[in-house]
Amino acid sequence: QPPFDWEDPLLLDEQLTDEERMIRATARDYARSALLPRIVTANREERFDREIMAEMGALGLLGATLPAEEGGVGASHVAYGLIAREVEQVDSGYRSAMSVQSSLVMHPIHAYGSDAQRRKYLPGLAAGELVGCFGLTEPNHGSDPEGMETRAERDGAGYRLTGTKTWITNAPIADIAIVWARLDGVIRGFIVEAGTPGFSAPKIEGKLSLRASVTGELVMDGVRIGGDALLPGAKGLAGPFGCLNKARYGIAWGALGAAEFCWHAARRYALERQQFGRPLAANQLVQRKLVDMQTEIALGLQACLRVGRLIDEGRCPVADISLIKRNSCGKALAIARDARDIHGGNGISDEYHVMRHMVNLETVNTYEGTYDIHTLILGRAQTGIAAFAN
Ligand code: TGC
Ligand code: FAD
Repeated sequence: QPPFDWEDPLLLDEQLTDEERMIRATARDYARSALLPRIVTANREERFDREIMAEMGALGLLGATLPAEEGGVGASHVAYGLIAREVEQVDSGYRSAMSVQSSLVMHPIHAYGSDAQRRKYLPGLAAGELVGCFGLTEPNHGSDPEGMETRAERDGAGYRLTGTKTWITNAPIADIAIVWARLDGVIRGFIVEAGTPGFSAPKIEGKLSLRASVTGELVMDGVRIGGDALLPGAKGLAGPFGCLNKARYGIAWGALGAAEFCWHAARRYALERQQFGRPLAANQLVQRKLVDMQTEIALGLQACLRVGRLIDEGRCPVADISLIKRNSCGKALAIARDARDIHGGNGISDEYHVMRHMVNLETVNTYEGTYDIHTLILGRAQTGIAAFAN
């Protein structure tokens, strides 16, 4: 009888390359030794420590899929997913910081930027010396970015940007912002440096979720930027969506990382905690919850692995990314809620971590396209009918 590995029932580990295992080990060691000890206080104080970016940069965890000459390590997309999974086992907010920098800031500069833009920004972003943010969402346009109101007007050899973005991860601490705006009616991307007159990034206070990530607005009041701030290679919504594909893919791995933490914590707790003279884990109702967690995580990770391999082979349909983003977030949220339940009253204490994961996953289920928006993307892909459009 081949042995059953309860932690890795479908033997994901043996489907990885040596390099992927090495990158995962680096991310795991960092997340557990440097991020885990910080998280309870950071979450209580609603604080993101900026030096985390430099620490991740020093380990090659930022923009890892980019080639070495652009600051990356040429890692596979599977390796990128493994980094997200390890970091999000600690906190979704820390994974957010990593994935915004990698997929939403470095990727567009790599994919749509000029040589000069790549040379100017990518090394500092890869090292975590520069922090970037990505401004797509507006106060009146979240799920429907096609309605975008932020506009760019020509001003001599440069442009003037006017508009407001909201719910922007890392905005208050960012050195540069990738801002999406309409120029002559067409959505284009611009790199805006912090400190440019007329540009501000106030913090959004009072979040009950993702508290260890800093979130803000981008307010632009006729901000004058040079002609060299335009990303030449992006025109239309395909520009920001190309970045979202990368980030949504990473989130699919990351959300299951948070779920794994909750599952393992619930299993440990159920084995240790005695009620009615026996461990909680001796009850069929509890075992069923643990087995449901194990099943959804094992199946979900296999799906992420498959999509990662398809991306690396250059043949991943974008609907596949919606499929795993939606599945991972929905399942992770349900797992976190069950894990919180298994912890009883202790489950609401931040010392046990599960409720923090649970409330974080509410955000993860919402950003980068809500659960229902991904349902509609998949519904359109299956039926040919766009249910969100007129
Ligand atoms: P649609 O007509 O479908 O497409 C418009 C153009 O975009 C192209 N396209 C894509 N290209 C690449 N990848 C994709 N996934 C693409 N999806 C669409 C499409 O081919 C077309 O190109 P072209 O050249 O013909 O113009 O556009 P639509 O307006 O009908 O789309 C509707 C919908 C609902 C699918 C879309 O609006 C959507 O995905 N909404 C969700 C918005 C969203 O995800 N926002 C995320 C904001 S960023 C964020 O949350 C960061 S959180 C960061 C963190 O902390 O981790
Ligand atoms: P809405 O679009 O108003 O949706 C509200 C509800 O209506 C949702 O349940 C949605 O599913 C549903 N809905 C909407 N349209 C339909 C429809 N046609 N059919 C059925 N249901 C529908 N954005 C960025 O650009 N950059 C960032 O870095 C970033 N970071 C974020 C960080 C945090 C902590 C949060 C909370 C958000 C962040 N976002 C960011 C914004 C995020 O992408 C949006 O919140 C998300 O896309 C949803 O938009 P909305 O909040 O405007 O909700």
